[in-house]
Amino acid sequence: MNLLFHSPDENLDDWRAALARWLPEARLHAWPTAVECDYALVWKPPAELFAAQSTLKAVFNLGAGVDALLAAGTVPASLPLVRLEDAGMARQMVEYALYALLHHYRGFDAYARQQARGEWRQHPGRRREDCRVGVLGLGVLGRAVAEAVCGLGFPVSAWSRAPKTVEGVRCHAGATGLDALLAESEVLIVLLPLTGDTRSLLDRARLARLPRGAYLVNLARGALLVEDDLLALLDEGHLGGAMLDVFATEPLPPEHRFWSHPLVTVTPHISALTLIEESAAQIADKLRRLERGEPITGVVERGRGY
Ligand code: NDP
Ligand code: OXD
Repeated sequence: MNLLFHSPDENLDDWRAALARWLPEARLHAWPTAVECDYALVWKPPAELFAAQSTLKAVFNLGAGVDALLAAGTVPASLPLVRLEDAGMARQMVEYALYALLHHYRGFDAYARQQARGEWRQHPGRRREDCRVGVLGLGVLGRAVAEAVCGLGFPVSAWSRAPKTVEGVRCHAGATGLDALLAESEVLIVLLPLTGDTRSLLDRARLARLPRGAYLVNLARGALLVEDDLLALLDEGHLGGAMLDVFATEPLPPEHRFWSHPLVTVTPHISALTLIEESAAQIADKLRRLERGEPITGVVERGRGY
């Protein structure tokens, strides 16, 4: 079995070693290559990669989100496009989400600003029951985050496209469900895919539905959010702060206001990184299933965009 590999990250040797452990029968060929391959393993591939390969049976995306790949339109429609499902990302998302939630809930942002002023002032203690957390997206990653936050004793609401049931979580679906969730969420954690339906979803009107002082945590894609609308609501005092891992333009341009805004924490798209060992194991398992003619999960439904 010949596997075609492309990633702009300099990790070919690590992938080669991991795949040798999990799929020793396969040979890995780094793009560009003249070898016609059976499967492609790609992250941010160049457009010409697919045009030069005529024997591919499926394409594996080396990440969870496929928005960029679908927008590029280069993966032939006839090929199954398979994304990573968790593969070690869920626990990283849980870590980031809990850090952000506790940061806001315990007032660490406010205390950091007080320290800068040399101000000794205690804020009143709070009960977790009084801080409702909203999670947008109840898929592989959103569900793990919703369950972890719920497990800590915070009330949780979550939103998905199709109605869902998660023990202990108030589940909403559809447009009216979103309005209800926003109105009740002191902390909003975003884990939606970027699709035609979700682009610019969090605009001024929707962000303004959040309670005064609410805290936004975007871990999914920057274009889910209208960044200028967020800045305006922070400046006007309606929103209390934001922790942002993803941006409409990445890397975040040096002149962007998010870098220096006192109510914004920026991280460089690291909330859940692709872990090579776990990902290679998952891909190897799915490749074997495909070769045996068995169904696999994680195949992108192109019509819905995720
Ligand atoms: P999933 O496909 O498993 O879950 C997506 C969830 O979003 C589902 O619950 C789905 O609803 C919901 N959803 C999709 N469209 C809508 C809509 N129009 N209205 C309401 N709900 C909707 O994705 P993952 O959990 O694996 O990943 C989520 C995203 O996280 C990825 O697409 C990627 O962009 C981002 N990500 C970011 C990373 C980072 O480091 N910053 C790392 C990894 C992923 P339903 O259940 O009804 O289908
Ligand atoms: C992903 C990402 O989608 O890294 O996996 O953003």
